Amino acid sequence: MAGEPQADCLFCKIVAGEVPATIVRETETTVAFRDISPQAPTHVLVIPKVHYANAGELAAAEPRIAGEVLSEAAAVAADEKVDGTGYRIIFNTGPGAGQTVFHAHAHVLGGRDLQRLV
Ligand code: DGP
Repeated sequence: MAGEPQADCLFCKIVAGEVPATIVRETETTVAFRDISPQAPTHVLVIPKVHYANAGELAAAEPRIAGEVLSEAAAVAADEKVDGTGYRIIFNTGPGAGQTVFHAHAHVLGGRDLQRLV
């Protein structure tokens, strides 16, 4: 069923505590944890606890939770003290955009100079 945990999903396993992760924030609907392969001094992933393959599917099905992922991403930036200098929130959406884990997630990147992308 839509939103239900998927047995073969790495991030569902992190939500369930079956795969270890360095969790930095958690709410009723979201978990934020450090990326295993950080691309910046701050590199945290914010995920919904419900399973949707990408940010677009999450936003369509659960717009309130999609908003909470975004507000938690901003809260991570404040916790990490990168909100003053600037940070980036990225939702890679689909394989053509580099998405490799098909459970919606926001990357929060900061702590270094981030080149303008668009
Ligand atoms: P994306 O390419 O946008 O789907 O990002 C997936 C991210 O997930 C990537 O930056 C690496 C991270 N990642 C993959 N496996 C693990 C893991 O087991 N633990 C943690 N903490 N992060 C992971």
